[in-house]
Amino acid sequence: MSNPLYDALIAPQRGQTTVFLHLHDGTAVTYAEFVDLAGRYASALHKLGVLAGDRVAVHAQKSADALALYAACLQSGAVYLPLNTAYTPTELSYFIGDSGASLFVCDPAEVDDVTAIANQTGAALRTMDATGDGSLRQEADALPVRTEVADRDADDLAALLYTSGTTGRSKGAMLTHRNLLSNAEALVKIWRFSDEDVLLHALPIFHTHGLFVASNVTLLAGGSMIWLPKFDTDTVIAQLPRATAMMGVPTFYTRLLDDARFDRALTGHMRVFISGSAPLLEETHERFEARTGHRILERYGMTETSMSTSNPYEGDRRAGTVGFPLPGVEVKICDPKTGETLPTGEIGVLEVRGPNVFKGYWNMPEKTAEELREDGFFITGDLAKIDADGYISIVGRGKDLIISGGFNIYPKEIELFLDDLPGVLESAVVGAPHPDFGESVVAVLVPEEGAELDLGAIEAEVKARLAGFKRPRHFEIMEALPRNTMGKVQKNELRNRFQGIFQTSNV
Ligand code: MLC
Ligand code: AMP
Repeated sequence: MSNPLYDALIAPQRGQTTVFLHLHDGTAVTYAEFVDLAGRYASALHKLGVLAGDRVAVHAQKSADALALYAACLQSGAVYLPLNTAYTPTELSYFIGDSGASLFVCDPAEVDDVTAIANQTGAALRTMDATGDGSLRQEADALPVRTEVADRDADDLAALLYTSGTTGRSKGAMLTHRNLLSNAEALVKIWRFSDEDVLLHALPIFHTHGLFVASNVTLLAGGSMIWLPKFDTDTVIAQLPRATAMMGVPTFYTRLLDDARFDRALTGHMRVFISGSAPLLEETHERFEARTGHRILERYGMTETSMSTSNPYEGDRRAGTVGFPLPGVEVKICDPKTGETLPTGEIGVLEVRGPNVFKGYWNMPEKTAEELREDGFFITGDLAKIDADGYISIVGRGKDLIISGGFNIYPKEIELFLDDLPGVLESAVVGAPHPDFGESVVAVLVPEEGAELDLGAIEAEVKARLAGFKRPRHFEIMEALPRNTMGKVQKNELRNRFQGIFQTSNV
């Protein structure tokens, strides 16, 4: 009997009385308590009839219980499906339906809004609030700690993470035990994580970065985490003295640099600051070093591949690059049209192969075939180059994608939404540089003939139905979209036009 992730991440911690999570209210959860809590949730899953391979969809705030539920899914052999806490019921209904989740854990405040979704799909509905309390914990509390661990193969699914697509339809990336474990092992090794590490964790746990990179790495190393509900500059500054390591998106680091308290004295004891999920500007890298003496360690990854490359722990951490492939991972730069490998130094599409590469998209064999080659290389859609020293730089994106504060936004999804609104003939959505989020969303609307667009009503509709981070922060009404002779919308022209829009306006 084996269960690769549970055996490596959770089982060794059973009965350990060292602290795993330092909570923001000053209390702590030991490893022994965490493993037991997970065991109670595993009992609740068992009682609910959740079987190995079943999907458990979780739309809950970050808490120790939410992480224990992830561990319980591993123990039960269930497939953990975390959902961005910003998603509205309109967005959730697709994920619950598409995944065929047998259990949907939601926030108590949204029960009325999502009951219909659960009824429609046949998912059992339970609740979990920001403290972890709710109907699921009440059930778990009444049950004994389950010690039985489901038998799982390395190629069985451990998680299903939805990532938006260029067509506007989200795709569920199927991640196996092998994918996640191999990545955690590689990262612990190259970043030198140990049981002495205290990771400052201010990331959300519904994405690869906060869940797999940060939490799996800490669990595997047997370290502890300062478990913050979200990123807040004051709290992070107050907690830093207790930490040895921090992981964040670039917005975390630019916000810290905007605060004079963040200096050499505050950070002198830190072992490492790691950045990813979006490009770290060279300027941020240099300012960070000048202020703290630390060089940020930038790495690169994706939902479909977990982490693929990293700057070295020892050696030159080069600004503007994402370093070298992780151990066991192969990369190549290819011609986007022919797929042929390009010579060193040329820009092309980055392809990745290795134990980190996902199994495919849930119920989408055609999409899988388009992006995952038969020889195992995954076409990332990121444009990159490799220099003569082997350092990889991400220089752009071949895919129409906006990354705002580390969250991905696919323009197509917002365009389809806007096009459906009354009076809108068509729309185009582009990203523009934003001082806080790196990039933010601009929407151009073309009214139907004779229609008067009410931007206030449009913004209210967007707010009600789309997650807040997708909200366009600038709307522009135009008579027509710029098109080339083939009739294709010229997004570059729009990007140039709105290049400076967020640098001056109040956003
Ligand atoms: C929140 N808001 C955002 C936003 N986050 N808007 C644009 N971009 C974002 N990223 C909006 C809210 O909807 C709200 O809008 C307003 O900002 C304030 O909300 P908030 O909750 O107070 O925001 P804040 O706490 O400041 O959040 C910003 C942030 C957060 C940067 C701290 O977004 C964050 O933690 N990002 C991390 C994302 C992440 O973990 N990515 C990893 C993906 S994995 P309104 O309308 O109500 O005013 C991946 C693979 C890899 O990419 O390589 O790692
Ligand atoms: P996601 O699909 O949410 O996992 O986002 C993955 C995308 O984030 C990648 O395809 C890249 O475009 C981007 N990304 C992640 N890390 C970096 C980085 N260090 N530099 C530039 N882009 C990054």
